Amino acid sequence: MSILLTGFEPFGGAETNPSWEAVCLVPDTIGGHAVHRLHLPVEFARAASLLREEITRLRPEIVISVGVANGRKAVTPELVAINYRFASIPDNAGVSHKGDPIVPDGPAACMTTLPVHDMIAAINEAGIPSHLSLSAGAYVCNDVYYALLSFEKEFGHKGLFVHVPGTEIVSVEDMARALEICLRTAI
Ligand code: PCA
Repeated sequence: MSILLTGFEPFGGAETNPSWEAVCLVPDTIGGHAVHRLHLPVEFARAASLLREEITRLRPEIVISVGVANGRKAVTPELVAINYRFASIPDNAGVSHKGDPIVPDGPAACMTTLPVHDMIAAINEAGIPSHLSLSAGAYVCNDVYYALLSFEKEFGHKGLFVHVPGTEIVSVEDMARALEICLRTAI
């Protein structure tokens, strides 16, 4: 079985993005399964199409995409992606959206089928704050999540998006531990 983890480049004037730093600290194999990594641009549509290319190439069984949500106080697995784009800042290609569908005739929302509550309980047991999030926003993270869940039937993987807080709340090492716990739970 193969696993794909994705993290994002920095955006909004930041120099780093802890989502990618945490993804890089996850072990190369978990439970004997290879962990592959993909660094995504913070760009509407392009990030999702790069993810689709990698899923086509790799055919992973589990895909967890990770992004930072500054202001959050915990590691938050996301239950749902919505068919909506709204940006309070332009993406890294200068593109902004003020309320457009991602897929004009697509479903309004998609939900993960991975066991998010078991993951959250296990992360908390490890001493790392975690709770469920019911909104991945409407910026590039939601864009990638909507694509990841929409591709599931076509490619047969199971997808999840996890937002991590800033590093003043959880260290990148603990973020990586939380991601490893998510993957072990999913396996
Ligand atoms: N966070 C942004 C996009 C990239 C990232 O790390 C978001 O929450 O949409």
